[in-house]
Amino acid sequence: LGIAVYVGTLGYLETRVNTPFDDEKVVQNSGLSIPERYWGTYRPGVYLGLKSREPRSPVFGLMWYDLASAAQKGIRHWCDQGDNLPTYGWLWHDGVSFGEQRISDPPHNIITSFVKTPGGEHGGHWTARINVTSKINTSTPFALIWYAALDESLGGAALHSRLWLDGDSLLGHTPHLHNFKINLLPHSGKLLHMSHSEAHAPGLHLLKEKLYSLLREHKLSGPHGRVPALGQDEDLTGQEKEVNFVPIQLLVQPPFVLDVVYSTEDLPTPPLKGDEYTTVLENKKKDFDEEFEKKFKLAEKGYKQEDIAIAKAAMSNMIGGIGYFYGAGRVQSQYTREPVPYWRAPLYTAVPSRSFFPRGFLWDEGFHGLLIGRWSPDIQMDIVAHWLDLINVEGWIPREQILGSEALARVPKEFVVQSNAAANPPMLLITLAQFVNKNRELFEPHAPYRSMLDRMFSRLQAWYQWFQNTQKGEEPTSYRWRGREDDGLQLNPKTLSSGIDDYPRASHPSNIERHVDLRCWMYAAADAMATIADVLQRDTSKFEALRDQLGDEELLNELHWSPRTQTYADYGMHTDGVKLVRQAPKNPSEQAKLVRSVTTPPHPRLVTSAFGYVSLFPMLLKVLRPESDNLGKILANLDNPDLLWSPYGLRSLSKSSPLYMKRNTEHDPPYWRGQVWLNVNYLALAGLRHYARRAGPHAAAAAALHDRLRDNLVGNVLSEYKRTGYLWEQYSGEDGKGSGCKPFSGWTALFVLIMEGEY
Ligand code: 6A9
Repeated sequence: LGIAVYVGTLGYLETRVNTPFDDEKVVQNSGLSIPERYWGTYRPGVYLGLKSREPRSPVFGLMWYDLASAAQKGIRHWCDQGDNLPTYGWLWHDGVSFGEQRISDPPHNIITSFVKTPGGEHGGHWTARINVTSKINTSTPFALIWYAALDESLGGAALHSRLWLDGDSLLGHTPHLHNFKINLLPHSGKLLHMSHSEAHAPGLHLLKEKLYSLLREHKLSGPHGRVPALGQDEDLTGQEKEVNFVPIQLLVQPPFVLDVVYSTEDLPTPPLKGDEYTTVLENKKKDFDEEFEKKFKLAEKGYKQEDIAIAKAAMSNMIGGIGYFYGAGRVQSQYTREPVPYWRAPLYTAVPSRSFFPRGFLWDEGFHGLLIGRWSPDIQMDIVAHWLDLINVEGWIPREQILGSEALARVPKEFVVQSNAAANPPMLLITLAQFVNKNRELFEPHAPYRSMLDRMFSRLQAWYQWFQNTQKGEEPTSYRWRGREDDGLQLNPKTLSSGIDDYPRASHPSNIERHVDLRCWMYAAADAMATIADVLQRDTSKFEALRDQLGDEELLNELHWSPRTQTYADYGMHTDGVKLVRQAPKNPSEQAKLVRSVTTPPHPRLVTSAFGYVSLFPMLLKVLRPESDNLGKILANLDNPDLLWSPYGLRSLSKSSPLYMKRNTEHDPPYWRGQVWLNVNYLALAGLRHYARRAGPHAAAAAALHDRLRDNLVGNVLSEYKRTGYLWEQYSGEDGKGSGCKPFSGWTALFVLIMEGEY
């Protein structure tokens, strides 16, 4: 019936991709009605930035430069790998009331912290502190810039907001905040010069560029001579533009401590500053330390203090990396001639990486939730609620969320548009079900999260059903990731929707393909739906029926088991006879480019040569029964160093696989073709633990593998952090070195749970 109803006019189909799911939103309270999470460091893409959880919140932030090296290094603002900072990141952050971050920018060290003072009707006060020290003794000034800016790209409330200067104070008014004031109070050290500007920036993504244009030469009395100072905005004079950017620059001589004090007019309690701030911050850090130990018990388990400090930093970066985004992504369906805007929506979410991808990713968030849910159920539920409100009437959730001008500015054009044919593993659902199951008391009738979970249910069901309707394979109970495209250039066409992008699949995408990882994800999704339905006292039978069908090992083996190699594998049009070759240019002005050449034609078969993460899924997602023979075979393969086992964790692809560490195109280095990824290693540990605790012929082997794998992973992540100052996106399976982007405190931060040993 569903299909018949929906096959209407083309126009109707066209508008489905950006029509919201038709039910009440899960998020019912936000903004000022959740005062404790109103203000935060919700701009993870800048080194220090604050805003409120209001779609049109003004934004505040820090920039700095060293006058001795400004010509080479420029101004620091966005987290940028190109800045080559030896380390930066939150060492403490509770997601609610405070945080402290260390930034190393040699020869300077910058400690940034903030503490909130809740109260009143308009969000309360907050204070941020910036403490700059230098390792060398120099008299060269150091510039600290604090700014406020309004985002006009959204119109609406921002148009009723104002920013202006009054003496050395920055004042503002918005419909939600009413009147507020920012005072910059030097707490200690020598202030050489202060300057400011009321300016107009063409957008939040161009604040630094605007700032450069405001710098003028200024003659300072004394030994410093000419220094840069903020001056008038020439663009404003005589034009109709409004002030939307107010930067204040302090030239200081480190060591220097600055208190940035934001106060709201309606709260009589004085804002924090000076020594009182120091005391409150120290107490908050102490409370955090106690809470962290209470939750994860790392000291009790015998870990060293220096390693526990790294675990705290990892957790703090996950929580401190949470952002609040607002805007409309761009989406496309087969019925839309060109990309169309999604609806404008807020997203409260953690991000995989503050430097490289400071925005939300669907399956990443499922992994983030494993850790966030342990720290704060409130934050975790709020994040899931926001994500589920992004589901459209078809039951689709876009994989990558690029909301607002700041987020958009960081994405190359070709990655912006999201297709409604593309899935992404339903980890968010699986993590939610686990959370619900472990915290049933929060979800019983009349318990705090019961009604929220009730509102979530129709959306979860729609999402689940969307997978069933759109990602099915041709054979009964088989599944196929959509969105693989053969452009003749890639050694093996990517499967971005699967989350493991260039992991080798059938060489020639076709409709006969079936993907074993997706089938296992569907098993876990059905199981998750059954759990949630059970807690909500709803009908669980159809979820259980599918779970049991997908859990039928004979069926699974028929579709995916290779008796020859004794491994699980994808199936499709496949040949191993492919290589990249230089193609002679068609005309002399063109360069020779690399293309794929097929030396043996493909035929329908299991893709057994690609042994790796995909082959492990029946164990990773606990599809196999504890007594399964095939489980025994997976475990036996697991600790073979010629295949996946390395002293740093499990490699994504076997050393013996033909595409091991092979480039996919001229411009595309290997990514999921051998490197060690923490998220899948986490699933492996959880799977091993599961089988270790179930009586059966493989329990002892699983337990032993679990412990060795855990030690390898924890040892390497910690030692790489000590060596490089960062958590990494992935680690080399050859020498353990961090690779990909940094800092990556998304799923890599799961090593905290791995240290703890709870999954
Ligand atoms: C590229 C380049 C400055 C790729 O962690 C997010 C995702 C994962 O979901 C996925 O499993 N990462 C993994 O294979 C990163 C994706 C980044 C895509 C955007 C833009 C930025 O240039």
